[in-house]
Amino acid sequence: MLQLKEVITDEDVLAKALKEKIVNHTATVGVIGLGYVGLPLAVEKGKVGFKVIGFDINAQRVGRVNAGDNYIGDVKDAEFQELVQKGMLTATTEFERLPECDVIVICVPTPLTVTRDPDISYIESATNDIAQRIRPGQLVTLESTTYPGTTQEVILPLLEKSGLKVGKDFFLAFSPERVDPGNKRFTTKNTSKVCGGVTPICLEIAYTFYAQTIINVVPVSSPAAAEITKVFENTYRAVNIALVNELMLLCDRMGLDIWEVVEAAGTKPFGIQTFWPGPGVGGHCIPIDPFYLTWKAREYDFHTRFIELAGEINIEASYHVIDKVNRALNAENKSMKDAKILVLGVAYKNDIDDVRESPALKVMELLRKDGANITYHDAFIPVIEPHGGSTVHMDSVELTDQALAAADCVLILTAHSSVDYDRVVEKAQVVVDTRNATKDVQNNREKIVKI
Ligand code: SAJ
Repeated sequence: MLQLKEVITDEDVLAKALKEKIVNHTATVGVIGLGYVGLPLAVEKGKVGFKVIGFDINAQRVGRVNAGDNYIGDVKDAEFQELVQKGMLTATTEFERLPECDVIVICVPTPLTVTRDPDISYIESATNDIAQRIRPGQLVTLESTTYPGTTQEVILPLLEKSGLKVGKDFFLAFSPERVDPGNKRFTTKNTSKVCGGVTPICLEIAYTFYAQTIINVVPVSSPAAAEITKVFENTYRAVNIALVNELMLLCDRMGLDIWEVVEAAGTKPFGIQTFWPGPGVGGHCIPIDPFYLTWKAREYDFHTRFIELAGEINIEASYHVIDKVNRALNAENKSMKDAKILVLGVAYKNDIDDVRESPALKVMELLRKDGANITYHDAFIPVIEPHGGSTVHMDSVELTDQALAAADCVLILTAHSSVDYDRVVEKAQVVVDTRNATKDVQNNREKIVKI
């Protein structure tokens, strides 16, 4: 692992001055993108005394920040409101204010296009906002997950159009976010953070910035090394989830219980990390980030077969759920056509309020296409608007005994811990469980069909 070398000397006037402002927390920090990455970062920087200006194109979000109205589950209301009340954290849509910032952190989305190519338009837009106003003495870091080469090949040229020189007039680094939404144990503060600078001075300044609020900062040799590290982390998860999903498909054929097998394998005290099968993978990372690497690898005549195969299998897992529901209805002499299906849990994973890329959206669309009548209950997701993945507006229904009994099939797609699964199984006619959420239910187990 690279050891950080302190290379800044008295001759590096701008670098030395910026580093000092970072060390004594008098630097002003700008955060572009106030989402699940940007807002927690802004709060962490504010808590140690930095003045933070949040920048976002979404005026409603900016208004909520300035009103102290927290909208990110991983941010503690009291901490957030105290910073806003003290004026340590403000938000604006006026990117003209960027020159006020000594450090600018870019935390914008990096989705895929409809043809599943990287969409770095948000990164380019934020970089152009900075490039038009960049001034000597600023550090710019990118945190959004992206393909290796983005910082060096896209951001750096845009910023140097200003005539300023990287490593001398301004400083540029990549430091990937590692936020695990809903994770109560690992937070922005105690999750180690990789950091790669365009030059050694850039690395030293960026390292110093992150070290003010993060317990362990991991320097690497370049921005590309940091970029590919992050994509590797998410690809590791996508591939391992695909492995258990493939095993799920095989166990279904063989009449074996995948949940028993994975749990038993997990008793091995070394050499295995437990992943669970499910109805597919959701969120803004796992189904997306690996394809940033796939896309870039083509430039090097390289075919990332593992990633592509994992993507196919994780999508196949959603289609497998349709097959399981069909078979469960068939066992009751019912057909999918006009079947009333109550979906339980639509968020992309348990105990969070995010439905983006959720496999539940795809599963409900497929069931609807096969003629089923779909309703859903998810206390975290009161409404689903038509957007990527869903073609219809839906409102979450009350989880009443009547609703459970009226459904020809209750389909558990996300296992929120707040649900009483004993009651679900007791009142339902049949339950298809894609998350083993009913593992502790003792009675009526004959009603449960696990994937
Ligand atoms: N899933 C499974 N089986 C598993 C684990 C997850 O089916 O064993 C599914 C989940 O239900 C979900 C999807 O995969 O639909 C993604 O879940 P996740 O927790 O892996 O992904 P995110 O996007 O919530 O958070 C991840 C982070 N997760 C962990 O490291 C545990 C991490 O990879 C990144 O910091 C984050 O994505 C990101 O922002 O890149």
